[in-house]
Amino acid sequence: MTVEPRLLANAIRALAMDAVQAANSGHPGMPMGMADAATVLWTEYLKHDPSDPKWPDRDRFILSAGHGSMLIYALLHLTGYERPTIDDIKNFRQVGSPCAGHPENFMLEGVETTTGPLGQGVAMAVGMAIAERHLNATFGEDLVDHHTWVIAGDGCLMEGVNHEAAGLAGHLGLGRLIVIWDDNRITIDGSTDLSTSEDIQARYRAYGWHVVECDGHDFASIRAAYDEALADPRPSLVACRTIIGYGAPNKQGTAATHGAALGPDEVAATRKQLVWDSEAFDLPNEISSAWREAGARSQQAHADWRKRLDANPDKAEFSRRMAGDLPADFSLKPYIDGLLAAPQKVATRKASEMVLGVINDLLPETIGGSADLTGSNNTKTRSQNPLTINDYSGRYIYYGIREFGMAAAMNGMALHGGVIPYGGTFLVFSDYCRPAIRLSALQETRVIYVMTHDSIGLGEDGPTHQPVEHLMSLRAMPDLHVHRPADTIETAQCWELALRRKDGPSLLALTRQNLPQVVTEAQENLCARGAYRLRSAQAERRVVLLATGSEVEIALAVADRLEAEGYGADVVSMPCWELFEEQDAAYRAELLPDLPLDQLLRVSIEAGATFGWERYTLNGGMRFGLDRFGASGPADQLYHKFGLTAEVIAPQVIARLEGVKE
Ligand SMILES: Cc1ncc(C[n+]2csc(CCOP(=O)(O)OP(=O)(O)O)c2C)c(N)n1
Ligand SMILES: [Mg+2]
Repeated sequence: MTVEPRLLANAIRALAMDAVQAANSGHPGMPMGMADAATVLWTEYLKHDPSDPKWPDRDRFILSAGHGSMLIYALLHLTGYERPTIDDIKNFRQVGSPCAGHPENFMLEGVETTTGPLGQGVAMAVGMAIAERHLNATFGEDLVDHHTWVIAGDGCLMEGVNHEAAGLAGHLGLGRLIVIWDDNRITIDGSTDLSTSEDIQARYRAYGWHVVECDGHDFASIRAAYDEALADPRPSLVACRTIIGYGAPNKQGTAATHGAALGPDEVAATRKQLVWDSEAFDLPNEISSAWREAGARSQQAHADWRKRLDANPDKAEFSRRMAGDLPADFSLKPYIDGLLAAPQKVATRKASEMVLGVINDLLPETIGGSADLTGSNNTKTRSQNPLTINDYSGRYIYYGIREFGMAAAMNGMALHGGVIPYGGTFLVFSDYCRPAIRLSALQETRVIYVMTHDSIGLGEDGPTHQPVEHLMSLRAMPDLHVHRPADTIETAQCWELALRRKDGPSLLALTRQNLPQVVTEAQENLCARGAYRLRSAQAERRVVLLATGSEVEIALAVADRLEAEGYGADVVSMPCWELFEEQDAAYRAELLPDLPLDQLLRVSIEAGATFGWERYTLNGGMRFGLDRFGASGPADQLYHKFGLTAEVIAPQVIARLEGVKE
């Protein structure tokens, strides 16, 4: 290369400080501090091809310290990605610019993950590195042989999820994972001395990582560290000592550069200091062409890879999996027909295990797992061997008690592509993975959460383990499909919907307790409608009963009692609110006619918070649920205690219909 890396790095510094200055908002310190380490990585090490950002065997790069978004925007622009253009960068942080405040995977090719919530980038990278090793073991070196590189800050390493992610990576020996830690000893509040005194390198060694230090402003030192990291078979932490805001003469090394524009005077002083004469957003020709040339470095490797793919007997299967398409003939219909013919009374967690047995045989791309509740979540099936340090071809991951780490890793796996991850824990511990579930939804990843023990119906473990507000709080999250199937058939149907949903996460809330089969015909997958009439009123219709999951059985029993008194009652099973909301107005009105409640009373039954059900019952309707914490005891006794039985509900509904005060 003819242009010194120092000058290449200064292009990043200039773009970062100028874009933040133009927006008068953003984080110049991190991109300026990491410019040298990132330049070495992107011009000499990273395997990628800006002309084909989705090349399956590219290295993955994750900017875990997402606040330093200008670093990745500069790198993508400089190495020749179609976007961001210089105008996009001029519009940094403005509405409509793909250069959003934090990098968004759905806005720019080359941004592999959405980052910003500190710690999750590293944890997603662990999932990417798992997917890489798994596909390598499945398809061989010729097709899959790449690294996962991460830039992480002090914050990413301080977050709790870092412990889960790094522990898992060390255990699985993910040697293709290299985390470059921006060791600048500054966070927003000031020096890291204010809040931490742990020996991070020792902590990583204890996880089983290889650790190497470098001077982040000395190119030879950076290269030596990367070389050592590449050579070591363990995951590597590169402790890269840097100065935040490097180049800003009066502010570098201080928290002042972290999250605010440098100001016109300091920007001018930085130009002097760096001997950078170009105007804002203007790049000297020799510098931009050197960057472009470096960006094209891997084109030959890419072309060679294409040749190997063309010659590979697994080309079609590999391409199918990487495209995320299910096999054309994938169908659960024969299985569902079998269930119809031989109804079974089992817990929906068991129903999930049963259908997973079929799914895992039909779809070699699934990778299951659980956060140490395999036998409770029923997530492992016959055909799955464990994925271990000695055998990455396994399709089952023992995540350990690391719910958040598991969920974030599944995001990384889904984003890597080629695999469909699902993982289990108790629904009550969805709170432990919630920040990653949120990123599944935001990033449009196909991650399937298998959350069992979904209500007081779990019984004796008591209120710490009994979800109450969880269903509603998960329904409140945009773009997450929350499924609560009522029996074996709905469970299979909801699984199929989750698998077919390529661009978003699904969560299955499943019971511990046995449930009768309530669905008696399944010509089509009615769960796809989100809600459907399971049974029509016999007598003149006066009531619509709405229920999900285990409470559908109760709704049917309430309907029996109402019909016996001459009040006709529809029973609507509502496994997925989000899908129901997507139906057209005619379908929704057919199920929930727009009639006054004294003509058609709407009643909901769900063993959880009633908050939110008024959307369907209307304010004057009736809502049976649980607006308090549960209790320890056998499930049937708890349902009785909390009034969630047909015996208790039906008389209240009848009293209401008769106009008697409750
Ligand atoms: C989970 C989470 N908590 C808090 C924040 C807000 N935040 C953004 S950057 C930052 C400080 C991070 O420090 P460091 O990683 O050292 O970044 P540097 O200041 O060195 O750029 C904080 C607290 C966040 N983005 N994510
Ligand atoms: Mg820092």
